[in-house]
Amino acid sequence: MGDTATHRGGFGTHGGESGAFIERAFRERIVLVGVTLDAADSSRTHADLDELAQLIDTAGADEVGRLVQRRRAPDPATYIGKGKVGAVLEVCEQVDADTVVFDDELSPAQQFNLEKMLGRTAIDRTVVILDIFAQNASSQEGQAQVELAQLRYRLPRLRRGGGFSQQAGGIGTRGPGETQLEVDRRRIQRRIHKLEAQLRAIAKNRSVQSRSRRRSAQPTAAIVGYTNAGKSRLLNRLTDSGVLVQNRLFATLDTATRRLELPGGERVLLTDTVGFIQKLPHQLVEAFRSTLDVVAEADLLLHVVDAAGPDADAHIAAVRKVLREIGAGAVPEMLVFNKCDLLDGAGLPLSADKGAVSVSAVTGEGFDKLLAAMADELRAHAETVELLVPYARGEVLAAVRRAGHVLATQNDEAGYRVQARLDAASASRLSEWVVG
Ligand SMILES: Nc1nc2c(ncn2[C@@H]2O[C@H](COP(=O)(O)OP(=O)(O)OP(=O)(O)O)[C@@H](O)[C@H]2O)c(=O)[nH]1
Ligand SMILES: [Mg+2]
Repeated sequence: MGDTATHRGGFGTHGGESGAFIERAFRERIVLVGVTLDAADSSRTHADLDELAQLIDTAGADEVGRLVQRRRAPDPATYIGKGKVGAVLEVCEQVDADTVVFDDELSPAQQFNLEKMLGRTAIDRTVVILDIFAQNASSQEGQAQVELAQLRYRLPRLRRGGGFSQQAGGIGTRGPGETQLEVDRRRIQRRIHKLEAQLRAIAKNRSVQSRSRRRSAQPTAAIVGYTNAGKSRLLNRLTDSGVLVQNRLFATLDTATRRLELPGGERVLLTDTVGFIQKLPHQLVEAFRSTLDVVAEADLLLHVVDAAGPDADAHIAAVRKVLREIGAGAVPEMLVFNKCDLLDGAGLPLSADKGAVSVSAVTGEGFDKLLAAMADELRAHAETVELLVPYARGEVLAAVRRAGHVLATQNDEAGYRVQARLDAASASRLSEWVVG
């Protein structure tokens, strides 16, 4: 068996109270383990493990070995087969690994069994992603969202006397007949409720703001896409802003909204959002749901793809899966292949369909096309409506002008009769004045 005494992994307290799961006093040595399901292609598993290695590097640790097993289904008790656990242990001892990271979320039982058999911390992709989010969260809302996701992950994994439940403040805080485990559970639950209330208050505040923004009747577009695709850099270049850009996964956790003027003079509000990834932990999707409302409510999605990176098709599919999860599956989407300055004529990936545009957020190449396509898209989703606006309500007429294109105005007995092209949201906002 592994020598637990010399294992230096920082996961023993599993985040403790600080929220960080990964030791940062030194770079942990990590062995990666993945499973290829029966019918699947093993090159897929290796691509996933390459990505996991990148996640681990971002979190501040190093890959020192990897193992892959082909199976019909993950073993319910140990994820990989029991024999394979022995092989993993051997590798761990050879390379002096601190921690083993599995590419899929482990159940509490799997995690427990694996740690016992391996004599070192066993964690999963979810923990690594949660850890990076925790490192990168800077706003109050972002920090609350990440902590909430972490606690929801930890709650079912607390255990008596085990590594995970070793927390400060045991004796004295316990009620009559309560075990330490119950005390811990209760404390985490209380914290979860507090965070939920805090996030609800922030979301409510934001929805008041966004309602007033919507009253100003500007169409909205959200920039979505895989992490590190260049979303923030694109927003910056398009709108001349200074959102943080980093060659690092999950640099952006907070949304940022900027105004953008299209060639026809229409204004659109453009929002940068958190990046997605394959196997994005559902705890994070849940915790970020209120922030991601801007995506579901947008008139148009700019789905940014790193055209120069590996696996564009898999990334597009992963992003669309998350979009469906957050209720944005039906929002019109435009594919924007970014980083085309790195392509040197290699051409676009297979999925580049007719509506796609290719750009470079570094050189500004392709921006004319992008802006024209955005204007077209927004107009395509508009409908022609007729409105009757009383003469006394000049401000409504002004709102119609801001919201869309006024095609014709006549002076009727009852007021202005206006033909206008409006998107669905504006039409429903102005429905009081719509006739016919
Ligand atoms: N060569 C090149 N690099 C780019 C381009 N756009 C972005 N980058 C680089 O790609 C990296 C990621 O850019 P970001 O804008 O932070 O990416 P993001 O999609 O916002 O990433 P997250 O917020 O982490 O999800 C940075 O190093 C950028 O400088 C581009 O068009 N060409
Ligand atoms: Mg970003």
